[in-house]
Formats: sequence, C-alpha cells, structure tokens
Amino acid sequence: MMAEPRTSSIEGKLSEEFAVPSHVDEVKEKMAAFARHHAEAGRKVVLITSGGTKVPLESRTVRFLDNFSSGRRGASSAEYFLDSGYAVIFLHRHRSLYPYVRMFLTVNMLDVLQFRGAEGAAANSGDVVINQQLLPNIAKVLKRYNEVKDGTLLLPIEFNTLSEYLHLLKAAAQALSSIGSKAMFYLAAAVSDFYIPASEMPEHKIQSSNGPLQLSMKMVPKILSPLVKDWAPQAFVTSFKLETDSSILIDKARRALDTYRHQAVVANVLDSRRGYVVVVTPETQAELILTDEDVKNEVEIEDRIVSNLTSAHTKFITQQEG
Ligand code: PAZ
Repeated sequence: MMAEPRTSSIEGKLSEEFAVPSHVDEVKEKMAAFARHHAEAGRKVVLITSGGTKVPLESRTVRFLDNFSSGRRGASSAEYFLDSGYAVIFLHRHRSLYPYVRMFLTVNMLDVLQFRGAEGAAANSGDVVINQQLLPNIAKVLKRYNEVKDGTLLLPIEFNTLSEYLHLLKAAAQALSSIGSKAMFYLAAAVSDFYIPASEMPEHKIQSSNGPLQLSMKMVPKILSPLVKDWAPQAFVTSFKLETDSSILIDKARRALDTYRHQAVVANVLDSRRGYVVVVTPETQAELILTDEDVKNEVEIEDRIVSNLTSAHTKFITQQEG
C-alpha cells in the first residue's frame, strides 16, 4: 500500500504555490447554490472534470506544457449523466470539447449556412438558412440542448492553467459537501503531475540563445487525498487512471483505491480508451468493451461507464442512509 499523502501539507502547498484565481469565491457560491437547488428538487449532482491542463514555463507565458486530452470523455459523459437525471457541474478546460456542441465541431459553419435573398439584394436583407443534411441529428440535439439549458441542469465552469484547475476543484468539493452522498465526483481531466513553482519560474520568455533547456519540475500535490478526506467526505468519488502500458494499469488503479479510499477508478489505456475501460472498485472489477456492432450503432463507451457508475452511486446512497 502507498503511504497516504498528508492532507494538511497538501492544502498548505496549494495555497502557497498555486495562484488563487480571483473569481474562485464567486464560482464556489454559484456551485453551492446549484447543488442545493438540484438536491432539493430530488436530483443527484455530478461534478465532471474534463480536458488537459496547461503548465506555464514562464510567468509572462509564451511556452507551456500541455497534454493530449481532448475533453471528449468528459463532454460525452455529461450528456449521459444528464440523460440519467443528474444535474452536472462541468469543470472543463477552456476550448476543450463541450456537451452537445462536440458533435458538430468538425463542420465548417460557413459550409452549412446558405444565404437566400433576391438577386443583388444587400447582405442584410435576405435570410440565412441551414442545410440540415450537413448537420446530422441537429434538430434532436438542439432540442435536448435547449431542455438542459431551460432546466439549468448544466453549470459550465472553465479552467485553463493547472492552478485554476486545482483551486476550482477544491471550491467545487467544498461547495458540494452540503449535499453529502448525493454528490458524485467524476475526475476525467488529464491533470499534469509536474509543475514549476511561481518562485522558480523565469518572468520573461526563455532565451534559446542560452542553449539547451533543462527543466526541473516539482510534483503536483495529490488533491484527491484532501478531497476524499476533508472537503467532500460523504461524496461518491470516481477517479480516472490512464496508462500506456496495459500491464501495470489494474495494479495502479487498485493502489489508488488503497491510498485514497475512494469509491471507484476508471482505468484506461491511451490507444484503446474509446472502446475499452475497466471500472475498478474495492470489491469489483468490471470490463466495459464496445463490440464492432456497438461501434456500427454509434454506441459510446461513456454510455456504459455512466450506467455502471450511476448504479453504484445509487447503491452507495442507500448504504449511507441505511
Ligand atoms: O479527454 P479524452 O477523451 O481525450 O481522454 C480521456 C482521458 C484519457 C483523459 C480520461 O479517460 C482519463 O483517463 N483521465 C485521467 C488521466 C490520468 O491518469 O491522469
């Protein structure tokens, strides 16, 4: 078993070494009000994290370290949670994939719009119409998007840098603590494990004339530890584990569960993540696989992940209450 990180030192590091975003209190209040409102209406609330993080190398940032995550897992999972009756706080990387809109991102908007006006008419006197054939399922998706919007069931919160992510996740965990076991955390974002503290970062653009660059980076504090123990101790928490070497995946997922004592880890391998994951809990291990038939029918693996976890969450609530 891994040594459990000391939560007080993690909290200290968070406030000392990561700049606090100026809007964090305002966002925290918004999330708390959202959670209270939906819990009172009998809904469960899931906090989804989605996308990669940006780690600056200079304080007037020209260069930064990033990662592969597109945010597709988080965005599509948000839709399945909404379909399962959850209200969703979507803590996502700025410009990563967004629920519903994600389906149309490869389409050039100007190709699907047509100008209809009298010959020689001024551009502002005709109509602009949509060619729906170029936007498959647009009417159905738009209807669902509007239902979600009208019901204020989706609260989007953006982050960009690692610091913003860490502080906003802490604020979210504290905001959701008031709804106890009705809250689920679904931590699908790909968060950097390494960073350069502000005190060690050059202010200006690193000069290539100084020769090859050597970086020394520190470990990002493991905030799953205070999240589970201190900030939202009654919530159902799911973390994600990504590896490129499948032979170490399940062992790493089990070690995370032993260390942080949360409820589930979704384990996946980079190249197969769209069609195969393993949901690992302290007692169980469920392989979720898309068949060729599923792929033909455009089934998404997130549908299966969300279905597995919402059942586990319901059982968890019953146990907590019983
Ligand atoms: O964002 P995406 O759909 O491209 O990828 C999803 C994922 C691989 C980032 C996610 O499933 C995941 O494993 N997140 C945690 C990564 C980690 O181990 O830090």
